Amino acid sequence: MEGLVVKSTGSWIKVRLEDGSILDCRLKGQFRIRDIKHTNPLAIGDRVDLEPDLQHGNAMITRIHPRENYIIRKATKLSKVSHIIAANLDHAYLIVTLAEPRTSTGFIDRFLVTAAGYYIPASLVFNKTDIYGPELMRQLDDLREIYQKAGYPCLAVSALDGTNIEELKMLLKGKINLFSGHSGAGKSALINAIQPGLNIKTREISEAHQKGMHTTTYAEMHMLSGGGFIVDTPGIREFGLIDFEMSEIPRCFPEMENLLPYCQYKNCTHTHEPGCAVKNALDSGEVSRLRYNSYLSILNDS
Ligand SMILES: Nc1nc2c(ncn2[C@@H]2O[C@H](COP(=O)(O)OP(=O)(O)OP(=O)(O)O)[C@@H](O)[C@H]2O)c(=O)[nH]1
Ligand SMILES: [Mg+2]
Ligand SMILES: [Zn+2]
Repeated sequence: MEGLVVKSTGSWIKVRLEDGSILDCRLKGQFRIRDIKHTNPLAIGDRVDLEPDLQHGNAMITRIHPRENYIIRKATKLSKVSHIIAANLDHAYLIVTLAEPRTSTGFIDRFLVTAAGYYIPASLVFNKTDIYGPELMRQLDDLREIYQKAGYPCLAVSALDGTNIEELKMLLKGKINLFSGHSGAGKSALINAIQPGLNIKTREISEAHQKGMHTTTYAEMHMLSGGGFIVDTPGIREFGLIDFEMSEIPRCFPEMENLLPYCQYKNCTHTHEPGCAVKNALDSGEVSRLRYNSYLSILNDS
């Protein structure tokens, strides 16, 4: 029997079978110690083989199929253990808010670098546009221009008033999609708006002031009626990059990668080299100063 891992709460794992039913499963002991670098040997999105235990109405996971891809993060920059957020993804969406809470561009860029590092296409979804005044709308336009120019599709939405929810739905159709972002950005609220009836728990208004509280505590994959899935994840405060080689970083900024053929040196790091097309593009505004500063900061950390 085969299935798809849709939720894991430690010892029990929920696996979706081909007929749509969900089975509680356990992992055969041998997997636990194999990959000690990760806190979770099994990830949401993993395809697995099962040995059913008819007597107890559950099953044992006996094999994890090779992953097409996966995305990993560390809890913080300094932490040693990493966590596989999800596997076999078609697309990663970062849910961004300019208010309540505000998502920084540093955070956005770290997320995008990680997705690019794992060859997972990524987009930005700016949520809560219903509460943006004229100043935040201006900032939204600026950010959208910067990120679209860098090669990342952007969509401005509101889970509350329904703005662009249909457009978002179309993008998600038929794919396995990841929703990530800060706690309170509205990941779960958006999934509820996209697929009414799921009734995923979202933060109560009365709890809005309680910082650091996560409403979603375990990642879970939800099925879309039009085909496809969304992985809802617990909010993250910081996006600690896993140990990329420094030489990998330039590739993870698409707008800089595109200019590399025009740099004088084919291994240009766009920092100190003469004849650097990226630095020239900074002067002309073709590459954003904001993105370049993130690039330098990430290079510096790695
Ligand atoms: N005004 C407004 N509020 C929103 C919108 N989307 C979500 N919210 C509110 O923002 C709060 C947080 O929403 P959640 O969906 O729980 O946020 P989350 O990203 O899932 O948070 P975690 O599960 O903790 O990671 C809730 O009170 C939502 O009602 C929106 O588009 N506009
Ligand atoms: Mg949530
Ligand atoms: Zn260069």
